[in-house]
Amino acid sequence: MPTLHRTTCAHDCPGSCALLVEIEGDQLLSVRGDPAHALTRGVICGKVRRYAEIVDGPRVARPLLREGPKGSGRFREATWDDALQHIVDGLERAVRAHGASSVLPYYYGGTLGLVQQKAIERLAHRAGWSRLERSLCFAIADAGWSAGVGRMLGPRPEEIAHSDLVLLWGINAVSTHISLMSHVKHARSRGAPLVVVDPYRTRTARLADHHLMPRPGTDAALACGLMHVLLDQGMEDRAYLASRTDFNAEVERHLTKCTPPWASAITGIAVDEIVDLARRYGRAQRPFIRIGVGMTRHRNGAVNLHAVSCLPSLVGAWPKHGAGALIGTDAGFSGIVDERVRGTRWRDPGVRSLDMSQLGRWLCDPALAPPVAALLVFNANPAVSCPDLGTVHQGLQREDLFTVVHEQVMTDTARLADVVLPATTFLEHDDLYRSYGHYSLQLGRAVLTPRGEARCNHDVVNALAQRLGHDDDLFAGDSLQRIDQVLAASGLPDRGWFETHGPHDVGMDEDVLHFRTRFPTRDGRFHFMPGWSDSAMPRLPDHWAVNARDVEDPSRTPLDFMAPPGHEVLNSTFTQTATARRRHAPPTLLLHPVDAAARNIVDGDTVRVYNARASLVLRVHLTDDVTPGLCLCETNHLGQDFPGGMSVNALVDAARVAPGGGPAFHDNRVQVSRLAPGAKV
Ligand SMILES: Nc1nc2c(c(=O)[nH]1)N[C@H]1C(S)=C(S)[C@@H](COP(=O)(O)OP(=O)(O)OC[C@H]3O[C@@H](n4cnc5c(=O)[nH]c(N)nc54)[C@H](O)[C@@H]3O)O[C@H]1N2
Ligand SMILES: Nc1nc2c(c(=O)[nH]1)N[C@H]1C(S)=C(S)[C@@H](COP(=O)(O)OP(=O)(O)OC[C@H]3O[C@@H](n4cnc5c(=O)[nH]c(N)nc54)[C@H](O)[C@@H]3O)O[C@H]1N2
Ligand code: SF4
Ligand SMILES: [Mo]
Repeated sequence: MPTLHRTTCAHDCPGSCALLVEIEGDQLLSVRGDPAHALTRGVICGKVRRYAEIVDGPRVARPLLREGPKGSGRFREATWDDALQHIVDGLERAVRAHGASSVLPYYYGGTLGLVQQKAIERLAHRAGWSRLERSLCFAIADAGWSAGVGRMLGPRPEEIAHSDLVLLWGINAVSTHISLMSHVKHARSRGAPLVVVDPYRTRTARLADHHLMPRPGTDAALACGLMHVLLDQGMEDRAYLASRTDFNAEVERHLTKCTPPWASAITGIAVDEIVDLARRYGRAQRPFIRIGVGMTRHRNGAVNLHAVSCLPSLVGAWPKHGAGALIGTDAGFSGIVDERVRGTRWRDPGVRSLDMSQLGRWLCDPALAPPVAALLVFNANPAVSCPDLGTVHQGLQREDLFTVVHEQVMTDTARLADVVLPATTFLEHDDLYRSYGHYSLQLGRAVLTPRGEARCNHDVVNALAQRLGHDDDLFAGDSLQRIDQVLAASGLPDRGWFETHGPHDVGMDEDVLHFRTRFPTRDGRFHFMPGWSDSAMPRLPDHWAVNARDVEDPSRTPLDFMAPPGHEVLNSTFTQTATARRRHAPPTLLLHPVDAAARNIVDGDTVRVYNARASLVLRVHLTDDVTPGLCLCETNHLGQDFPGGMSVNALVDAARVAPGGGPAFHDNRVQVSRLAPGAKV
């Protein structure tokens, strides 16, 4: 008889969907969304509905030790005992030669689970290894949002159903946050128009009543142009501005200069469209802007996000139910005490911290002292998901680098490892889940037995720590006990409560989420003046011309290039599944017919896409889903889908985005040329 189990999706996705999983024996029959969850409402993505493709697809089943040169893909199976001893030997060699900080843990978005995701941190702190600056996703957004609002908070996403004007700004929710869309649909059924702001016609934009297509990296110009019109038409809320914000005559004078023709020249959006959107926004009673991190992945991304966050302040939309803006909900979970997972008691501020987005640099810089001699990768695939892949690959190929990868599947990173350890999927281990897209804390119980000899991160870290001679109690006990400890330390209901009731709302008051009494800033006000820590950044909301388009020679790299997430994959996860192979591979370049004609390119041609960092070969699809001057590839892919073995992020620069770091995945310039049939690739 099949049984139904409640659990939570562990993937790096704002949904953190509540799931109902049907099991018979030890077989996964189906995965669906839990209709009872306030945001999920029974709606989940196709990728996780087909999760059997991961669980019972090709997996790393047993520990593997490298044979032959790095990257040859030749491994031999080993016992856990042998593999762990091999790792201990490798780590001890690195530490003897270069000291403890020559070991770097690298762990990211494979799982968002509280117990599994950061388990390696406690061992890293205990052993004095280098720390990892976790900048790959939200660093720019954090900086941009904090500048105005103060903290990563905002109205509950479900409230979007009560909005009378929905703006999805730089978020492709149909692909990246499907549960949101049923709430958007609800708002539309009650008459709210949907406006999408995205440089290309995404699946989400196809559904919109109005789609504005700004040039990538120009949202601040659009937001300032809208604010100009709102002020010009007297649609601002003076009482709100005076009592809740730092709006003053200087800001107002500055916005007077940001006319629609000025905004139009920068964004490429027609003056009429800007004026029309401003009027709609000003007239709406409950406008809700759901912003995506996609729009922040530019050198000026923090400036752009801050400018967009000014809109609800100008019209006084924040306090109203169903109105305001949201990019993330992280700060809702700040009361959770996860010290027993992360071992912050051992954190030594004197130990260096390396920015994960610049992994290539740390692996290859001969001046780095001490060098990175050992790399421990958990729930991440940097050989695909990091920027500047050419350097990352060069580093991972170093014969003197000792690399351990804990993985479910044979990824590009695992292929370059010395030791590969089999990892459980979230249906095979226990964990507790926060969310960055809603405010409920959820339990995720193991509902299947681990496939092969897979072990969870928590157990691997403990086993490794014990072998390295650390007998502290943080390295004992199983994941369930660790969940209990975290819940108790945080003053939350116990596990039994979650098992009976399901998701636990972290209890953020609506007044707090709408900033009705104060914003979470120093002075309680929203800041139109961002006060950036980096003095090169603009003092006021403005277009900041520092992107690739502004600095690269247009005769060499004339086209904008973006690398946004694909529908059938999640970063590089799912890329090897049968469905993704069928629907997502091979990598395709979307190019406008005008740009194609100028290059003698026809639909279906094979083209070379190149810039100073890399040259990749892709198949071309001609479409007006992109504007002239913009081309893109929906990512990510297996390296093997490219003749050079390296996927799209080889074209992406790893320079730190101001003010606090983070990669500019969508801010690139390239040239495209047709590859003659039979040409050497
Ligand atoms: N199917 C699928 N779902 C995913 C992921 C995935 O890879 N695939 N990744 C997951 C993760 S880790 C994250 S962080 C989220 C990210 O999900 P989102 O928040 O949606 O962010 P992105 O998908 O990076 O970008 C969203 C949109 O921003 C647009 N964009 C790029 N530059 C600009 C700009 O300058 N201005 C404007 N207005 N728009 C711009 C892109 O074209 C893209 O359509 O999604 C998660 N969900
Ligand atoms: N071109 C381009 N690149 C991007 C982005 C983009 O928009 N465009 N987005 C960026 C963003 S937003 C993010 S968050 C990063 C994500 O980058 P990563 O965090 O590297 O995410 P993935 O590439 O999906 O790799 C995660 C790996 O973890 C494994 N895994 C899953 N669960 C577990 C587990 O419990 N234990 C262990 N040990 N392994 C597990 C999966 O099999 C998978 O191979 O990518 C970034 N890269
Ligand atoms: S939409 Fe995101 S959170 Fe929901 S099931 Fe899919 S991957 Fe998981
Ligand atoms: Mo992300």
